[in-house]
Amino acid sequence: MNTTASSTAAGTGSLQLEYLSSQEIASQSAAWWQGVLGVVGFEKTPKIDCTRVPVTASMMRPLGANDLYEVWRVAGSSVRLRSGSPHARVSHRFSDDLLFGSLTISERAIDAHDEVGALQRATETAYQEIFAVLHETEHRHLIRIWNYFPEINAQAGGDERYRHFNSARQMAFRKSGRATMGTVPAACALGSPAGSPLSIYFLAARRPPKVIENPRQTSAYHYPPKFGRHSPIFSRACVWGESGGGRLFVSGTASIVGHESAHAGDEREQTRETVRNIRALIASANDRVGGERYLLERLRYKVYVRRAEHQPSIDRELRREVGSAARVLYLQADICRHDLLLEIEAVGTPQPL
Ligand code: 3EB
Repeated sequence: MNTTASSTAAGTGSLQLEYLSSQEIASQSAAWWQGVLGVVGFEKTPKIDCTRVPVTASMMRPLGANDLYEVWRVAGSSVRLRSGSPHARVSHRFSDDLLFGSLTISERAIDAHDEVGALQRATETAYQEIFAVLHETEHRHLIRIWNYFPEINAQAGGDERYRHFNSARQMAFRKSGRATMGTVPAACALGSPAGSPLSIYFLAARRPPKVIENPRQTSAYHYPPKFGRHSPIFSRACVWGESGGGRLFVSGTASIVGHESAHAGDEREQTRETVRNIRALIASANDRVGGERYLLERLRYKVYVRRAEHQPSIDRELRREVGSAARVLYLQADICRHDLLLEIEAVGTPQPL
């Protein structure tokens, strides 16, 4: 089956993920730009006309590549995209099927009594505004969301900032009447450099994703209370798109078995355990769609590394499993549990049967 042709026939195009240099981006045709949903820079915002497409930045430092941009695009000649107002707080662009959006909120700009209040208000406001956009454009289903904010492991008001974020995220889901377990988005939450704003970008869709949990891990929304009063809300992975396959989104995945972190202090063992988790997710995804559609070696990876000096040994372990040809981007970031040294996310394209 030619998935591109079949989905283009419906006028919706197929979702593409590309990593390009600024020069490659500058040399694209007008037709290519027409399909661009959004562009993500690393450490710096891409120098692109942001009235045309949403542009945002993950403030984490790339290790190795320093001129690479993540481009989300729908390919297909009949695709027509629309953009949200350039003044909207959530900048967004969408097709009939899919929506890309991003927003940043500085905690310093929030009027709150204390530091805890500022992060919680920023988080709740961000999610409320995202949900308002999804309501307006009728892309009801969040499929993948990237959450970044500074000092994720720091204590504030007697609890870790990541836990405050979890409380506010859960509150926003509840207030909007959304599910807090089951069909919830694939996600990641990482710590960006001090002074960065809360920065979120996401993909949403008109049709729901197939959500996938990991038999080796407790679902995050069922974590016991010792990991925080309010559980994180995310699914381990999801598949979105054509019935025969579609895109696989693997959430941030770490060295967690059941609900406990494993191999504290050992980045090589953590890498191996994380890959075991990703293998299990790929197996579940293949079961769901029927057939060996997703292969470990063919996913596109992003690895968040707590300590830059661990990158070479993490890369060696990862390559042993996924092969030397796999495409991997490394970013330096804090991981949301103090004992985790790395987290790996991935996007997969289905192999033809
Ligand atoms: C974990 O498995 C590791 O809070 O949105 C991974 C993916 C993690 C998403 C989130 C957190 C999140 O619990 C951390």
